[in-house]
Amino acid sequence: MFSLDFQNVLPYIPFSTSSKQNASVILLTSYDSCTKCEYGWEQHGRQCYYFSTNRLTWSESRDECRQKGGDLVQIDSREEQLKVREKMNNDEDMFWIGLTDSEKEGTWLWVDGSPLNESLTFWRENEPNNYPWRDRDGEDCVKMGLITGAPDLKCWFDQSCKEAYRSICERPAETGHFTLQCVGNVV
Ligand SMILES: [Ca+2]
Ligand SMILES: [Ca+2]
Repeated sequence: MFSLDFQNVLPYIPFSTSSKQNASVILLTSYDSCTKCEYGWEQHGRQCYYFSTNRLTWSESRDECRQKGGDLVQIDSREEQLKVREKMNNDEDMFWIGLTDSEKEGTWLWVDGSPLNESLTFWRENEPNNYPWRDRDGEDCVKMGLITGAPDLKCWFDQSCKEAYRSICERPAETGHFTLQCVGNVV
């Protein structure tokens, strides 16, 4: 049994073949869409999202995402912010995202090391403020939430990384595969 990439296989392999000269029979035993997400992940476009129900610190949340083969979510477009934001139905829904300024105060980096695009931010009014009241180290990690009154998708807050929230993980969707099974012997 072996697997071949869907796009490579489709033009060449009919759904079922057999030949009198060649006793090998190829059966198409499974078929899936071009991209897919593992159980428990939600697909939007070519990305998969996991909305963790565990309330953990930012670092613990990131570890959980990485153990699952992803990382904390990185918001690269308004559409992505909208999709993720749709998961929040009330103000108790607050999620860590993969944005931090823990290396250098005020320099916001995504978990892949890329800088925050300042023309694509969704900070709530008066955020980020690095507020030192609950944590003397300030606020270096970003959560999404408190949607009530958040205009135009603006629901990002900087927050103490030590606080515990749910989180959103992201990973690319996997390319679907045909599974081909060879039956019989080549004569
Ligand atoms: Ca900060
Ligand atoms: Ca803040």
